[in-house]
Amino acid sequence: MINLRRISTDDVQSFTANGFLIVNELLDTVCLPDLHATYEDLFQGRFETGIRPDEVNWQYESGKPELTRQICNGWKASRTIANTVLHPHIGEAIASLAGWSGVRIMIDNVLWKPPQAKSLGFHQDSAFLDWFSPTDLVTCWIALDDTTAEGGTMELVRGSHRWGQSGPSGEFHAPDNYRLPMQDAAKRAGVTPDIVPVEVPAGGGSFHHGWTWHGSGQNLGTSPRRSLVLHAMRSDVRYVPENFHQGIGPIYSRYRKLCSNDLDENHFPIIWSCDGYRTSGI
Ligand SMILES: O=C(O)CCC(=O)C(=O)O
Repeated sequence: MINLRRISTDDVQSFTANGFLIVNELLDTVCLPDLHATYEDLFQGRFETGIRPDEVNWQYESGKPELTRQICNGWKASRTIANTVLHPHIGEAIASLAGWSGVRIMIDNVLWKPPQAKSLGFHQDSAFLDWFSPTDLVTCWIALDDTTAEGGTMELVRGSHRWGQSGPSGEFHAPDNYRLPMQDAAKRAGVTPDIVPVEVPAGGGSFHHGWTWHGSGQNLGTSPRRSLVLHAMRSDVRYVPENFHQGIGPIYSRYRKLCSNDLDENHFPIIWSCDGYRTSGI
């Protein structure tokens, strides 16, 4: 089901230089109808496993039509999502790009931007992650529809992972100027941003570094833009309880064991390790 070439030395060099890697083939297109149906289920509130995802930010009965639909940790609710975002080949690709010996899921992101739905504000993912250490992150973004700049695909800014670390800033959903926090950061870094839209066929996608600036504009096309996102961390990260109030810490700190800063594999499974270890039951 994962249709990704082996990560090459050139891919690693490109990822290291640019802060991202765009690939036309990531997921076999035969998987798309099932994933599309699963998106319908999740946003209707039908949770196959009986478990509610950690963040349910849009549902048919209550969601505003102009907003991008978002659910975080759909993998806990749907085996179809789990089989995709927890796939060992994606974990292995991330490990190769980042030079990690093991990879865990931090969260997934189930995103659906219908025609006319508004933007998602530019941000650096790692700015929200002080509650674990190290905050290194690599994201795998999978397009479930053909994507275009006009259709509000994700935009990545070349080399912006080297601009330095800004704190969390601006709205994520439908800000007035979705590029503003990134433009401010570019000014501070003294560079002109080189914005690259991820334009790929359905089943393609990208990998980006935790400090790479990214966001996306309004969907001005006529087709939906659905994407499935894996935010992955190193397998050896530990909780930092002093920072639980930072970023999305208040949500994910609730899974800390009472007497240990180890991350619980039930909530943050290990999807690939160089020694062959993978959390059982996923
Ligand atoms: O798909 C997008 O437009 C942005 C996705 C994103 O920022 C994320 O998943 O962190």
